[in-house]
Formats: sequence, C-alpha cells, structure tokens
Amino acid sequence: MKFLIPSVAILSLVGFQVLAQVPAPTVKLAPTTVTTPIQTPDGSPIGTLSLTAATTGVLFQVDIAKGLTPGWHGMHFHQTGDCSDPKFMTSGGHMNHAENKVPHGLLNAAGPDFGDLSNLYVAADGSAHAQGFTSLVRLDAGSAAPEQVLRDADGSALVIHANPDDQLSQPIGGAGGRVACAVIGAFRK
Ligand SMILES: [Cu+2]
Ligand SMILES: [Zn+2]
Repeated sequence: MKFLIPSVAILSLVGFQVLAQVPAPTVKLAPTTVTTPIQTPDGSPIGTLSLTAATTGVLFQVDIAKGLTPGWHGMHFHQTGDCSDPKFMTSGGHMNHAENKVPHGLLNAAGPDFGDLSNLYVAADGSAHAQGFTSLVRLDAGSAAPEQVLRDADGSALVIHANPDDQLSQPIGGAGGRVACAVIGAFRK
C-alpha cells in the first residue's frame, strides 16, 4: 500500500499535462445545407436533392421516392438553374463543358466537366437513395473558379438522364434524354 500513493500522484500529474495540451475550444459554424425538389418533366416532385458545402467540394444526397425507371442513370450538374421545359433543355450543358471545352467523362483522360458525377442506381420500385461527394464544384463563390460555383448568378441544376453514363463518350456518355431535374440556386428569368 505504500507504493500506491506515489503512483497515484504520478498519474495525476500526467493527466493534468494531457489536459493542459488540449487546445481551447473554437466555435465552428454548421456547414451550409440546401435542399431542393427533384421533378419529372410534367413538374411533379418525386424527391429531393440536398447539397452540403465542404471546404474541398460538395456533399450531395439524392432521395427519390418513386417514378424513375429501374437501373443505372447518368446524373450531372448542368449550368443553368432552370427545369421549366419538359425536356429540361433550358438547364443547359454540363458545368464548364462549354466554357472550357473540356471533354465529358470522369474516365476521360482529357476531362472531366466540372458537372460530371457517377451514375445513380434506381431500385425496382422506382426509388433511389444515394450520397456522394465531388471536389469539382463548390456550392457558393469563394476560392473556387467561377465556373465551379453551383449557386452563381443563374444557378445550376441536377439532371438525371434516361440511360447510364459511360463516363467516356461525347458529349454526355450516351446518357440519353433528361428525365428528372432539380433547380439549384437563385435563377431569375
Ligand atoms: Cu446531364
Ligand atoms: Zn459532362
């Protein structure tokens, strides 16, 4: 028992030193998250897109309750926040595809467009849930290049296509027509 007292004293001292090295707590703001509806060509909402700003990119989440064809679908950020026409052509091309004339495709050695994303899988009941991260875009202006910003003056859109994107062929990886769309940012006509 005589050995116990010095041991406790040493442990206490070590414990105190560890505590003293912990930096003072800093106040951190919660990351910005925006949620926007995903719609079909007739304007019906079928789910939501959530975007969370990170320092090095954007965390995105797609939650679709129903309404898409089962299987793989190409999905991209398009350059304009407009899903008002039934074929979603007013959402424009992929982010920075036109500006920098970069080839499309995450597997293209000379690409990709900033708007390129991996494919979305839709279950047998027409629903889909996916989360991913892209460092090719930013939610808001900051240190990123202007053509990387989703919520710029004319906004942007998430577009889901009829077919899968092969991430290589031009101009959109064979993804076909546009079947669902979500407006991102403040688009004004
Ligand atoms: Cu697209
Ligand atoms: Zn592309």
